Amino acid sequence: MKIRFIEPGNRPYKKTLLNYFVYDRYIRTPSVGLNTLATIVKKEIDDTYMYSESISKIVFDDVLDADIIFIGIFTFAAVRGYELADHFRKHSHAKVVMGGLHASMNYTEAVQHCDYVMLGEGDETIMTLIRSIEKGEKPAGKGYAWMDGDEIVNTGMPEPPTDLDLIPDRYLVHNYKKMTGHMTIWPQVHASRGCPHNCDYCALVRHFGHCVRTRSPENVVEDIKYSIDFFHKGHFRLLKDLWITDDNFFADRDWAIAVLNKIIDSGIKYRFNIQARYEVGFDDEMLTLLKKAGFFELDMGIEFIDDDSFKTYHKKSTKTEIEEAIKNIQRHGMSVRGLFILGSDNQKKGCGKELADFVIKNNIQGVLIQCMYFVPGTPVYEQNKDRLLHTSWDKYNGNTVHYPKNMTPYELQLENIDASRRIYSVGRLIKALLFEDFVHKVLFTGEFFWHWSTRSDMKKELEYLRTFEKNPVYLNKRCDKNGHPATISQM
Ligand code: B12
Ligand code: SF4
Repeated sequence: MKIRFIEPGNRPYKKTLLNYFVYDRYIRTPSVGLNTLATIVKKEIDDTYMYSESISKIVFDDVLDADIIFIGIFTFAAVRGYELADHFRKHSHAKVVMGGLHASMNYTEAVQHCDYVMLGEGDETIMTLIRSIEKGEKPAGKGYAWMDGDEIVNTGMPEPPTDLDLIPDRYLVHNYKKMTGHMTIWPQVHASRGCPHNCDYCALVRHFGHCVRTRSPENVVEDIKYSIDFFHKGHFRLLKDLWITDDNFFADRDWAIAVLNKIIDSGIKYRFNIQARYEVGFDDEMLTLLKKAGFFELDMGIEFIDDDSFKTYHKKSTKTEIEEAIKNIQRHGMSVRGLFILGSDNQKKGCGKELADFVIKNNIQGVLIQCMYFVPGTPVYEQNKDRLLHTSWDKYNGNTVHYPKNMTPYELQLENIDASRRIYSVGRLIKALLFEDFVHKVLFTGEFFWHWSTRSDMKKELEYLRTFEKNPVYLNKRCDKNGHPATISQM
């Protein structure tokens, strides 16, 4: 059997000088999730390999004679994923299987492009599917969807896996080792899955569930050592940062403390950043341990900066609590990166400037700003799907994609551009270069150019968004008659 895994890229990798020095439009790191599945399969089927369009081109000749091609998609990569799936179905004898957050939550859409969709996480169901395909049978048990004539068969969501102690074999990803010479990709470790909270707009909690499942602290530290080694052997890297990508690492507090103690005991000397909810900012014991273990930055999903928006989308936090948490984290010697959403029903024109003022006032050292979007499977999608401008999923990467309550889509896009321009101004770049520590000098410079290029992408959308100024026609405006995304020139 020959198995290939494909991670489609929104945009597929292209060699560029930017990769060496600053982030290009799409920060590029391969999918840890797909790499994990490839590692599971490799244990039983030797001819297993993965391509990630985040970091390299696909060698099509190698993929076309595979027996099974697995394609994993998040929403932003779905359009390219479907394009590749259609191509492989047309030009190879392989069974094409799609999975990942977007395919699982939108299986009725994804199943039109492949032989099977795998629902949920896949770790414990992937080998069953491979063995069934080998025998020419349909898979038994939960976790699969496929077309039977015009009908969709769905065997139901499988139980989430509980044993997650597995180190993804990075060497299975084509060109990954070579790309670690670029400063703009960095080691990543995912240590737990699931979140006990229930924010209305969050797709993750619907995919991974409320039950928090963790890898053993020993396994996490082993993975950290392995990825550091993978990135540094044979390369000189100026930056030494590893990103722990968990959605809520601190949800199981005892386990989080055990992992941090294990990192400290291991003697690893490295810099880490991690995603965190604001509550961690009040946990002095945790903050002390984080600092001691080498963490330099917490990436906080702040989302909104007004209490009304928190209430509207059932996010349990307040502006005051967030500001206090940020101050305390900074007191402990770590910086805060802010992840924000613009375009809530409570925000109006001027929200971009308000956001920039908040970021500058609180000395937040980097931002990701995403315009509000609603993806199938989330409560907000059911309430707001008629306000989506289109389902061209490749545009769901920061752009305005819905009709906000108190602004036009065009105005919201301008607010996002305005916030980015104010936060990443030339003046602030000079200030960072003069006064920040070495890591933040490098990070701010990288992000300055990255935001510059994402702003230029956002500006390209303005012409399209202006068409909604006088004539608000909503759903599927950008899709052709088959429900496929149409280009502007086709509209
Ligand atoms: C690391 C990361 C990134 C990295 C790398 C992404 C990558 N290549 O995977 C970078 C920094 C590049 C990134 C960028 C962005 N990201 Co991001 N990112 C993440 C993060 C934090 C972790 C990903 C991860 O490792 N997950 C852990 C693994 C174990 O899970 P997994 O990948 O889903 O895989 C499991 C299953 O889904 C399944 N599976 C996956 N694929 C397949 C395939 C098959 C065939 C099968 C059977 C199963 C299967 O098996 C895996 C193991 O169980 C996630 C949050 C999250 N928890 O996933 C956000 C997340 C994926 N990002 C998100 C977003 C929005 C973005 C951006 C658009 C942000 C922005 N505005 O710029 C950009 C998009 C960049 C682009 N190209 O356009 C959203 C996507 C939402 C959605 N509906 O798809 C997420 C979910 C965050 C969120 N809070 O909503 N991101
Ligand atoms: S806290 Fe984060 S991961 Fe958890 S439900 Fe809310 S947005 Fe999702």
